[in-house]
Amino acid sequence: MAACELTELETAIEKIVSIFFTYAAREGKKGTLTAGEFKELVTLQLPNLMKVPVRTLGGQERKWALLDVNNDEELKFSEYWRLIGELAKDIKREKPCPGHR
Ligand SMILES: [Ca+2]
Repeated sequence: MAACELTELETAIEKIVSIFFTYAAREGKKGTLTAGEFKELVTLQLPNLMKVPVRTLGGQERKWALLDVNNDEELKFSEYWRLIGELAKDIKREKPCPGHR
């Protein structure tokens, strides 16, 4: 294998990680998401997969409360990873963009 040439799956995982840290670095602690950073990440990066919760009144806030398991008003990487896992399960059940592929 060529030096540091990531596979498709490795690239996807790397992307998930780098997006978290890009948004996490914007305010407050660099390694965690504040509510504002979370909102921005969801709005800009997950507009299709988070469609239902975002449309629901207060959906984002509820999602936030569910994910911030230790209630410290910051979302750690492990908490973000749980969200990705939940969204992945939903994709398995239902394709986000029918007819897209
Ligand atoms: Ca932060």
